Amino acid sequence: MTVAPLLGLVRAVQANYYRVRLGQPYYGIDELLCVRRSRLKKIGQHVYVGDWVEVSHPDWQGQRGAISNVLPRRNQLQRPAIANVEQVLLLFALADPEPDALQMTRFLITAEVLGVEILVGLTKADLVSDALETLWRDRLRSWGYNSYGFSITAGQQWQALLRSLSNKVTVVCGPSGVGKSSLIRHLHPDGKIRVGAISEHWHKGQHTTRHVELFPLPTGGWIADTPGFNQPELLAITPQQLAQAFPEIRQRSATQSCQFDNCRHRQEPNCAVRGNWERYPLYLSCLAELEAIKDYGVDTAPHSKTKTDRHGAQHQEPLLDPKKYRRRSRRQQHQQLTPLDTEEEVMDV
Ligand SMILES: Nc1nc2c(ncn2[C@@H]2O[C@H](COP(=O)(O)OP(=O)(O)OP(=O)(O)O)[C@@H](O)[C@H]2O)c(=O)[nH]1
Ligand SMILES: [Zn+2]
Repeated sequence: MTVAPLLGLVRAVQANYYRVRLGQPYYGIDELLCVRRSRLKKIGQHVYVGDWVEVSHPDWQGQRGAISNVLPRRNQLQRPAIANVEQVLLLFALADPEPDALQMTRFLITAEVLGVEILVGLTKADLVSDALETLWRDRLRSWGYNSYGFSITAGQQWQALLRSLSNKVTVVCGPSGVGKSSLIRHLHPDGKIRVGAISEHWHKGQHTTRHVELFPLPTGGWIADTPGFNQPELLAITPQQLAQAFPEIRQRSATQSCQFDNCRHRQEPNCAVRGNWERYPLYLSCLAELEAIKDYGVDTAPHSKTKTDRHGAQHQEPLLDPKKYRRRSRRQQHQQLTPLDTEEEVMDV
């Protein structure tokens, strides 16, 4: 008779150990502290928070086990290192720190590129007027995002947000000091999450949130905090991905096409995207940033040339984009690699 393997969800990684929540409790035990079998290390199989794994050699008394296999992932984020994410909750504060459209856009782009559902929360509603909250929510809506305004400290309005988190695996991202840890602590009072006093860490730019961990939600589902960082890098994004990361551009491209497939929506003739929409200048500044990264080069080359036919009429012909299919440099690839853990080799059990 074959015994079904023990399955569990990796909830946290601590030094050389993985906290695995079992799919169902055995002998009243629902969590085991596990090592990774050295066979997995030999084949270079990392274990992420969010992975579903098979556990062997359970020691029910000591509440220990060993991870012997990692089930296929539906996705895998590098920063933070977490697998099987279903949605990203981007949090921005309405005040302290003040919202900044470019910073918000950088977070939104990063989340869009992951290809998962995006929720936007506007925190610290207690610190601003209703009018200012409405202004930001309207602004975000014009960018293509619905948002939730709420206050943790005043206990206002966050029930609607809670409903959209239930039964999903959600990662909370956002600038430092916006209230990510506070929200998770509120949803999960047992979570030993450090909440920093803003005067102590925000102005000094220190991070209070240290490691990635999934916390169970009271309504079912899981939520993970991430370290607050203020400038998500756009390193691994191509100009094509950048354009696709703006709902405004997706919407414009859905109804009309630019004349050239490789249009970067600047000065190209018959561009369907260029226009008087709010975040267009932010798109241009992010594009310039990407192009300044070595391998994309600054895109000074024209995307079309003017040809005169034998009847004397002028028309535009597209030029091929020589950089479109170029591989990224080693330097860029390394910059994107995030060390997942610093484990020592653990003997096979
Ligand atoms: N007024 C007000 N303050 C809040 C609210 N939510 C959080 N705070 C405060 O904001 C400060 C920062 O909160 P944290 O939860 O540590 O912020 P964080 O986003 O996790 O910060 P990092 O760990 O640096 O990424 C703390 O002093 C919280 O008490 C809120 O809704 N209203
Ligand atoms: Zn265009």
